[in-house]
Amino acid sequence: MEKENNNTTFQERIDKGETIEPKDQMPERYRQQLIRMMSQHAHSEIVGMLPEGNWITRAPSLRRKMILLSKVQDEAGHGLYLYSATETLGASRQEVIDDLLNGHAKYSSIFNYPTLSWADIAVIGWLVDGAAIINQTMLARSSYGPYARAMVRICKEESFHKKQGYEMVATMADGTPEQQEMIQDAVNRWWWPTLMMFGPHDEDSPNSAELIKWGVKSKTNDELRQSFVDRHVQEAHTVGLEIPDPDLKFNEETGHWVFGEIDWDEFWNVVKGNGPMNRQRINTRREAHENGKWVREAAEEYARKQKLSEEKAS
Ligand code: BYC
Repeated sequence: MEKENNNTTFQERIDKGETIEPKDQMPERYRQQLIRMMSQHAHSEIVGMLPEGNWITRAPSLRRKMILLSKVQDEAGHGLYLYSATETLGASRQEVIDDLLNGHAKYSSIFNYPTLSWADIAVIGWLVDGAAIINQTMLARSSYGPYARAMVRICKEESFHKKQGYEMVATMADGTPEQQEMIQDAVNRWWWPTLMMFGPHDEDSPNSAELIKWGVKSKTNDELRQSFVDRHVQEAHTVGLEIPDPDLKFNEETGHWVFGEIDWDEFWNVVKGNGPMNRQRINTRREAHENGKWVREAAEEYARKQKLSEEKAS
């Protein structure tokens, strides 16, 4: 019994590749780290609906509108799985959401940039969902069961998101000179913020070593960023698009693309709440939450009545 309560045993389970389930013994710090990361991830999915949702009414065709509607709905679903998975760690959904609405919780920096043209929708699908897949395929092997299982389904949906984005990118890159200019402009604006999604360099990442030790992450921020660059530079060149990085060059010896330095001042500025769209994103979420109040109240009332009638019947 004593052994079950000590962290070495927990570490042995992790090292054997066992999955940790909600009722299993776990160090408090492991639980807190997961609540932090999973709730941030859930918020990212929910706030992430806003930049694309902004273009649903302006989609250029019925087909494009149906695809975008479906994609944005998928993101809502991802947020809900992840809030539920976070609740399995004892976190209250109300508190977690309050933290987002009062500006205390983080969510991915990428969603604090504006979507200025339809080409941005194509590039978000290709680059932002492309980055998410690379990160989340790793998280599908995470040591915490509910998180890993949520990731499996999410990754399947993200694959469809990336494919529809790349198909649109390829169509515009092969289109009129105006379409080509629009799509290149969107790539120029989204490339660097997408690289920032993977987080700070490994030496500046306070959480990575612990998350890797506990099998939550199995790759570092820089390793994942490099996989993203290698894959997406190739995809850009295939459709004739340029990557906005004068330092980009292929290293024949390592087989990897070498790329320029990220503007970390910009990254931390956005993370701290001063990006181009931070205030607007949080205000939109607050308004949506307020508008949904009657639905939450009705659901609570329904549950209360159900319980009463069950009690009477028993
Ligand atoms: N933005 O020690 P580090 C989607 C924070 S949505 C903001 O490296 P860690 C989609 C970090 O939280 C899916 N903050 O942290 C939806 C930490 O601060 P705290 C988005 C960032 O946890 C709609 C501090 O910096 N994906 O796909 O080891 C439409 C130091 O960082 C960021 C996820 O949420 C950032 N980019 O690694 C389309 C993935 N980066 O908390 C698509 C899940 C770092 O100590 N999360 N910070 O105060 C993760 O994989 C990891 O948590 C991170 C950071 C790679 C983000």
